Amino acid sequence: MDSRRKPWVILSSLVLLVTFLLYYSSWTTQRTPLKYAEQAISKPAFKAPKENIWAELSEREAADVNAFILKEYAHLNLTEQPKNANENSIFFVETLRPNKTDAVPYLHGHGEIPQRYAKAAISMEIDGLPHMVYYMVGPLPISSESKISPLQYVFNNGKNSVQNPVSDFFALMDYCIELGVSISDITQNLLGASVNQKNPEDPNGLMAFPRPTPIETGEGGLILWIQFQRPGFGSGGRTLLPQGLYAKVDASSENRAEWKPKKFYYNGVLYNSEDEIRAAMSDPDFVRVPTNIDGPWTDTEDFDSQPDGREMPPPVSIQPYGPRYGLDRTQRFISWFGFEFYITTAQATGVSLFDIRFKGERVMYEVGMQEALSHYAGNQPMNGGLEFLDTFFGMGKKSFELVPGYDCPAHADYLDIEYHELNKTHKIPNSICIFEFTADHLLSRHSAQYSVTASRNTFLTVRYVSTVGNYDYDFSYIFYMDGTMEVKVRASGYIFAAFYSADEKHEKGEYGHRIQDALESSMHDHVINFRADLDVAGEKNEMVRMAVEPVTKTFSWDQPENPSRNTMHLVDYPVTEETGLDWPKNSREFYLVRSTEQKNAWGQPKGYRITSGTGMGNPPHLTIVNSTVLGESGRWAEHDIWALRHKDTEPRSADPLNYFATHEPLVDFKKQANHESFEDEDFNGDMVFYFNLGAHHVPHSGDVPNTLMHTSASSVMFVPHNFCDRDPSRESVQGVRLQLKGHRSGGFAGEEFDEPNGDLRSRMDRHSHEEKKKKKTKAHYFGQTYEEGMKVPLEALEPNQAGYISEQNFVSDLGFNGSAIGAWHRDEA
Ligand SMILES: *[C@@H]1O[C@H](CO)[C@@H](O)[C@H](O)[C@H]1NC(C)=O
Ligand SMILES: *[C@@H]1O[C@H](CO)[C@@H](O)[C@H](O)[C@H]1NC(C)=O
Ligand SMILES: *[C@@H]1O[C@H](CO)[C@@H](O)[C@H](O)[C@H]1NC(C)=O
Ligand SMILES: *[C@@H]1O[C@H](CO)[C@@H](O)[C@H](O)[C@H]1NC(C)=O
Ligand SMILES: *[C@@H]1O[C@H](CO)[C@@H](O)[C@H](O)[C@H]1NC(C)=O
Ligand SMILES: [Cu+2]
Repeated sequence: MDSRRKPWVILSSLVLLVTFLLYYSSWTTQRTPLKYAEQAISKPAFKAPKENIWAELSEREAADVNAFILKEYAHLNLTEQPKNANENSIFFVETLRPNKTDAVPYLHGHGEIPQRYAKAAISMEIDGLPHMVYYMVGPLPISSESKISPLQYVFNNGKNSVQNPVSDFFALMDYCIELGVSISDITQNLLGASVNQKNPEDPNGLMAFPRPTPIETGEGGLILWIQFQRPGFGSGGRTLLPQGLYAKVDASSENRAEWKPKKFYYNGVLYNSEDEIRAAMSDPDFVRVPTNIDGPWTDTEDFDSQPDGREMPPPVSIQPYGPRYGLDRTQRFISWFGFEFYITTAQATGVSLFDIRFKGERVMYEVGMQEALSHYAGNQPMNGGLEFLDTFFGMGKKSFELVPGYDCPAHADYLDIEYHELNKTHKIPNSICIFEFTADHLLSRHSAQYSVTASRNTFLTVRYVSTVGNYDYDFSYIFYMDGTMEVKVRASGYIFAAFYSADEKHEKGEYGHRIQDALESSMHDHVINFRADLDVAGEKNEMVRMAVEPVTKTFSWDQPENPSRNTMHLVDYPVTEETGLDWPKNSREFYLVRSTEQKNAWGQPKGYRITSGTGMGNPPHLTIVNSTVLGESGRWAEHDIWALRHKDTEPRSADPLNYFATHEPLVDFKKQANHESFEDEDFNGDMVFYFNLGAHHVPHSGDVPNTLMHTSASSVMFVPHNFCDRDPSRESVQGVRLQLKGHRSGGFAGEEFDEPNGDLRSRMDRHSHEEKKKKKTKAHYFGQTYEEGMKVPLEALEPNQAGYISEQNFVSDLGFNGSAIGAWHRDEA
């Protein structure tokens, strides 16, 4: 444990030095940490105690794995620039995280470091049809012992591949354009615009996009609804610009010439062919409805308004003495006031944390996002069948450089996210931030007769933002000084709105609210699944629902006045088998995860409570029952919390390819949460939990132009419950006790003490006795305070955005290219 010593202990020497150690950034793309030249405190180089065994493959490792596959699988003619899904390619390589059973002996004993493996997704033809196939490659580094084998043990449908129904992505996109052009007369007449074949991005033209949720045909066919939208200039608000015309296309055939629009839908009427809608349009009674035209109403900014106050900048957080956490950039390890953990990333699931300890004790082996579902409802073919499983588009891949001073305070530290796709390494600079922040409210306070004491609530946040098409998800892992951990998701960006027809005779308001001339806010559920592998004071854990219940009791001391008394008490309900739980009504149950071996000083099992945290109400689960489009691929969304046995063969609740095999997914969560007992002899006591965040999102006029992060927020907290012997934040918090004068007045007087003399309460008091005598109110500080005014550099208040590195963001169009089923390049020739 020695190497895990708190690095800030040495700060108590109060030697304020400028040293080059603060300039330790060896990564050229890294923003240099903020330096207040005069005040910076020297720190020793901070080192993780162990290697980050979950780290994403380095560029070198990825190149070696790619080269190895290219050599071993030369017969596949793997290419770096596939033009369609029938050309074989290594789509991505990433770390195959070690089994926990191999990791724990290394982390918590003297076990060997687990062997390192890679996971590879190879796009290849099987029996003439394109598939995405997962392989396990290793051990690493590549040696004569390394081999490539089908990766199957992490899936539970007996397969390691999914058929890719989109064999020719470009043909599909071209078809959409050609279809649009071929019905230009219809679109001009109804929508006042047409698809521009020469410039599909024509700002005044129309775009024709397939609904990303294909229609299951049972034979691996591909039937799609295509929607016409205006492109949306400026901020890209395409999802606010549906035009109300839809075409249903059967693209199942290998032969593109056979693809045909089967139906058209406009203003509540289904037409069986182009000619049928043309004929209807020539009827004088045919009703044309207004469409959505872009304008200032979709702008994400208002640069011009000047209400009182806007001429002044708002308050901001500053950190003149540097961070109080230790950050090992190489191992991506953080230590902060007793918390220690490793950070890692993956192209599909973003940022995960591993081996979280508090004050040297184990709390969680892993916490990380698994899948983010949004499921819409509506009365027209687009939103009526719309559903997204966002890891399909890659939530780590779709993270982006954070805006300093805005996404994160000016004093934050940044890390990059890297992923390896199509034989190349991609780096998303400064896409994870780490910072301490002092809340606007205290962690604790108390006014006694002779004193007022106030303890600041300073917490640590690890944050990243993933922009999946129209939506931005802000993920935060937050640590508090008492050992509490919070996982919080907020969303912003453009809603996926639905066409509103003033004419159509459907029940208005059934699926959303009207928010523009021809726009309806489409109701949808967001359910974002996380895995939390709790190891509360070790792996042997149990879960109880500790209920607070009303009861009628008889007490001897109540006699004879009260024969019985209506009161309440605690009742433990052990969770005895794998199951899904919902948040209890009236918060009447505590979901406790407790060690079955370790007790605190009072004989209480060490525990953590899982509770819904801060945000808009309790985090939700999916409203839709047995979703038609989701099939078996989102069963984790059916309850709020799941308790399962830990198994090396069940490291995830989902897989990105589930989106394309919804009824027979690679990972069927129901087969994992299958009621196995926690009481059997053969169970080793290691439990794993899944929980959901998200929102029942019923956007309203205030979601235009963008959804707001305070209304979209939800969180789950892990709060110590008898984990320590006393509140452990007392030794970490920074605050002040003001000693007051007065005469005993009764009440909760507390103790009067004039001059602290070697008393614990004053040990951090830096003022001399003489000085203090002069003061009327005696302030005794715990933790360091600011001692003098200082000049704060502009960078600390308003970071210079010239340091922003990224030049362009490749926003997903929520289509298939670049998703989990592959990426394709047009032949330039
Ligand atoms: C690879 O290319 C060779 C030579 O063009 C060809 O004979 C072979 O069929 C190809 N293999 C595959 C799997 O495409
Ligand atoms: C993959 O990249 C390496 C260099 O990084 C290159 O030598 C090799 O030709 C590439 N191969 C393919 C098939 O993309
Ligand atoms: C994890 O354990 C399984 C057996 O349960 C084994 O097949 C697999 O190779 C192990 N994975 C790694 C990365 O070592
Ligand atoms: C959902 O599916 C389950 C299992 O097939 C079935 O028991 C249940 O009745 C279904 N519920 C609805 C509302 O479709
Ligand atoms: C398809 O995706 C790849 C990788 O994401 C990208 O390089 C390529 O430009 C995309 N092609 C099109 C036409 O969008
Ligand atoms: Cu939403």
